[in-house]
Amino acid sequence: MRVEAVELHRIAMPLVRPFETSFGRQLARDVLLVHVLTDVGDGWGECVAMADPVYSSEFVAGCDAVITTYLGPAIIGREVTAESFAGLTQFVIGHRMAKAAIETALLDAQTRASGQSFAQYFGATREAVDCGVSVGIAPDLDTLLAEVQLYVDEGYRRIKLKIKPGWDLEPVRAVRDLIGDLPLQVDANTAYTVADVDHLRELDAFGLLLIEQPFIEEDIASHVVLSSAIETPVCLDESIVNTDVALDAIERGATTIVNIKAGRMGGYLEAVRLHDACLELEIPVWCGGMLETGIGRAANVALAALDGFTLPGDTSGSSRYFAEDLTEPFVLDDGRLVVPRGVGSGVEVRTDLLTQWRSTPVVTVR
Ligand code: NPG
Repeated sequence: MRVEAVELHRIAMPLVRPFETSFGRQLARDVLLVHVLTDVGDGWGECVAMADPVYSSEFVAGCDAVITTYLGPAIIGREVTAESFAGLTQFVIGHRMAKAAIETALLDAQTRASGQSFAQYFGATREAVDCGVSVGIAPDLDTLLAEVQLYVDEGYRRIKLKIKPGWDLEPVRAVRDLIGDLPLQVDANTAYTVADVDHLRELDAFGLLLIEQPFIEEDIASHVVLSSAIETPVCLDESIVNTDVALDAIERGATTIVNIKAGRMGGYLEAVRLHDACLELEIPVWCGGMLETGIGRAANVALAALDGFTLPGDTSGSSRYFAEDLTEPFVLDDGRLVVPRGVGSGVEVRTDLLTQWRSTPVVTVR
């Protein structure tokens, strides 16, 4: 297909509860959306970067700049497919979240044109996926337990708790007591160092599914040390920027379960590649989340419907983050979300909300 224009839409989408990052609290999700216009129709993709470079080095304004200056111009007026996009833009080092947003928009346009759903394109086998929910660091234990109880009542099939030094054993113990044998896992988002291995070993008492990314993303070696010292499976997230890095980390014994996030890996094509490799190795995978709107959530739910996604993902319902979603909302039914089966992502963007939440004027690269 021939790309005629790439539009960038930036919105501030109100959150139902503040999202804490190391840079401060967000009251709205700062979302960058990519809309590609082609000769076979249009498509949407969502950039998962946060407003600030607190999860990885990428952030919304940086993604906006790299798309406007490099990635957009590289495809304008050219014959491009989702499959050829990575090759056309490999001269840009990194910037995987920005690349993933465009690749997803191209995939949306091309699968809509060919009458395929994302689920079909990815090779999904399930009609619905099991959902987990991620719970942030709370101001105190009572607030944490009240929030967890809410999610248990909503039917979530797995709870993930964020932990950091000073907020780990006590909240995990309290939540384990509250939820009985409901699956529970923890996510450290790189908050520890290898000096904490003995402390982290105490988490073995709580029957956790896994501990996610305790150390900084470049430090595979310390994850190997922890993995051999602890019974709880270690699962990498931030470190996994492509399939080769994942296979190396698996081979070295740094991770026995993998969190797959398409945005972190440059797109859904690479995410499916990693899934296929892990399935072959019998390494369980699950689908991570980045507070996506319905656009990104639709693609994640389709991905999570592949065979190897044997653990519940951070594919929560729209209401976990938003009172109103940018598409038709994803609503939990018995702890599961139904996989969209319409063409492309299977969801439609609500242009009324897009206009209402717009934070900066639309930028068009053509
Ligand atoms: O449910 O969409 C979701 C979000 C799940 O906690 C979640 N994501 O590290 O996986 C993570 C985490 C995160 C997202 C952290 C964005 C920081 C920024």
